[in-house]
Amino acid sequence: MPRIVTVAAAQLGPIQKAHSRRQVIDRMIALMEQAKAQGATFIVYPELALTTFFPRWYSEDRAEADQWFEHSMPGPETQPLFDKAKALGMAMSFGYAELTPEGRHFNSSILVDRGGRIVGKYRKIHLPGHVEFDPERAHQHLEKRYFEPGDLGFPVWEFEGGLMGMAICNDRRWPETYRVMGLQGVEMVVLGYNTPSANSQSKNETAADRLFHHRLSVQAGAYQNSTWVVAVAKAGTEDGHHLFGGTLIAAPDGKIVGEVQHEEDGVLVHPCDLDDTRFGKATIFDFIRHRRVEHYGLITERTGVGAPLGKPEGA
Ligand code: CDT
Repeated sequence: MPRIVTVAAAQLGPIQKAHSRRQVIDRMIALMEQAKAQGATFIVYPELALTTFFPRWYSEDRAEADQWFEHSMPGPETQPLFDKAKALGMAMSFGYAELTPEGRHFNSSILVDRGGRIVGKYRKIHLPGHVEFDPERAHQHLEKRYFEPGDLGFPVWEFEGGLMGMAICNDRRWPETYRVMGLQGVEMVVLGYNTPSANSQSKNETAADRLFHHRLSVQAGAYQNSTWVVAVAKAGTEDGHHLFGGTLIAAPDGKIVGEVQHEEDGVLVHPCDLDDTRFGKATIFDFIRHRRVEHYGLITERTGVGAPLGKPEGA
């Protein structure tokens, strides 16, 4: 018996600074209705789905930056999305900026079951960018200013009949992200992203190069851990800053089974058979038989070349 999860990768087009949460939620609900009409039971939206990609904007005023954060989930503005998901019997995942009651800031995503209950939370671990305004860069990427690194690890959850994991944007470039979930038997990883099509530190890297690196990372993560990966973009030009699209679904053999070719709102629906993960997990990536952990110590002991053994600075 196949174990099918019919997933909708729900790409969002650009969200401008001036757009309200209400406008965005309306767009997300419209995508959910399209996903439902195409037979999906699980919809995945991008990183920081509710707002523009605000880490490109420098602010010295924390209170001003906090306008982009959610103080509760669901909150008054997101409740209609939860209500619609419950009414349609649709499981979902989306990213948002989380402000905790203790005043901590995370770049987070959640898993919500078909009854509208939050059953899983992930907080982005690999935060890219920098803390202070950098005049050398073509554009700013201030995630290290606005968020602290996630503190929840890379758990997997029993969800929609399989083992589900989450990651966020830059996490997809790091093999450790997938492997830690792979070691828990993950069968589907869902992740959202906002990726500028220009490298702020190199004029030589083209948008095509960046799309190549995106596909390379996602396909490798899927193949090397024999898992489905659903990667969902926020795309298009936000207040003059372009984000590439490339929303895709990668199968456990690493092949792309569907990819979005535009930069607007739209859904990519695919019936993913979780049993397709079994062959790779039982053969070339049967970790128990083939991994050689006695040679992997440096991976957790050393952060980078030249760094002392031990915990990374600031950990
Ligand atoms: N949002 C996010 O993580 N974006 C990064 C851009 C890296 S360039 C500083 C990404 O990995 O796509």
